[in-house]
Amino acid sequence: MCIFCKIVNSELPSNLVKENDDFMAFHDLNPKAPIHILVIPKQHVDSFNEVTPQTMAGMTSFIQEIAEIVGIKESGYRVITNVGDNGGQEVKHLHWHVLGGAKLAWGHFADAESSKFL
Ligand code: DGP
Repeated sequence: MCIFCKIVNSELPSNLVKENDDFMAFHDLNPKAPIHILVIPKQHVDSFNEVTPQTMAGMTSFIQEIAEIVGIKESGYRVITNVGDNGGQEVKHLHWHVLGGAKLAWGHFADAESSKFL
């Protein structure tokens, strides 16, 4: 069972923001912004490659709610899902990073060679 499924099943702790029947939002263990929330579907989906439009619809409104709850709806925020190796996905359970609380930098290449495209 993956680590996010263990969080869903309460086999691992998390700093919960909110949950409903289908989704869960909790603070990232290794925050990359003053506010860094992870939003996941409770049912295991490997990545964005496999997500259904139905799950996406639910995720969208849930993420909007989370942004309001954590107080970044008006100041602005970023929503990211990393997909696969090049996308930097470490946990193979679909999750959305909701980042805010400060002005965020932009630019995502991991090495100097790729940064020539910036
Ligand atoms: P990604 O690289 O997109 O797969 O992001 C995985 C994120 O998950 C990363 O920012 C750290 C976070 N993370 C990993 N393990 C745990 C955990 O056990 N609890 C919490 N809250 N976050 C975790």
